[in-house]
Amino acid sequence: IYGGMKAIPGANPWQASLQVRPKGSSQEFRHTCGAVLIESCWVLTAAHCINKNHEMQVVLGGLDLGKKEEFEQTIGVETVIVHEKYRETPEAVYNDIALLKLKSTNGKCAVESQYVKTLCLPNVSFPDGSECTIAGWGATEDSKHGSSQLMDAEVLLISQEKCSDPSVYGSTIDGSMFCAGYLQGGTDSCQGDSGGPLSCEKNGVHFLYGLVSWGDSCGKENKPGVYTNVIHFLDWINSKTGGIS
Ligand code: 4AZ
Repeated sequence: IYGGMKAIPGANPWQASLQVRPKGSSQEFRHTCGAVLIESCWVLTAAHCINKNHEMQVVLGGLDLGKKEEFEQTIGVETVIVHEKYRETPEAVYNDIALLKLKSTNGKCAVESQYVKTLCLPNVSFPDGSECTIAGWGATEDSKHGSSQLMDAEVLLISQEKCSDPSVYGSTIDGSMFCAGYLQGGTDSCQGDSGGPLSCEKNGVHFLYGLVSWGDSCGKENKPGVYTNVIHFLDWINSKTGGIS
């Protein structure tokens, strides 16, 4: 996260770290992407975060990736469902969404606590200019390797019209994605934040509105972050999970 602050404990309880290691290896898992808890046994992330040669786990309830924390929950991934129309071109990433079904122990996956909670799927759209929150352990203005502390920042939703301007991203922007941030540059998501949440609040309820997906560099003028448009995928999510309460 560029232009962010160290997250306050419990402020982003749906934030997950997606961690990987080569299949069959005994290496330690390493953070690769963000992810979001939407149901006890279901996590959303970006499709471009998935590598089928990697074994995955999800860590919930943690802020500092550098140490084992008291309220952390580490859960294995049982199934990965990548969107059938996920596609990467040199210009953009389309339908950048994947569902992870978590492994259960004694019939339970993630256990709700002060530091672990699900984020609601959106039931309304938010107007352009709305202030929403991004969070992650990705690159910062000080460290291209990312932050061991979870960081968060406020960004503004940018209209499809502005984002599709030739001076911004032009016609590469479609309905599976939207832009958020600042056209003057500055605050933005970055590498390692991918798959994590862009959440927006209404009447005290937080909604998952976007997933960090792509962008031309980070924090650059006229190159805001591009996010997977979660509303566009509600039917897909419901068809794969059988519906989220
Ligand atoms: C990346 O490389 C990436 N500024 C993620 C987000 C953004 C750019 C790049 C948005 O994963």
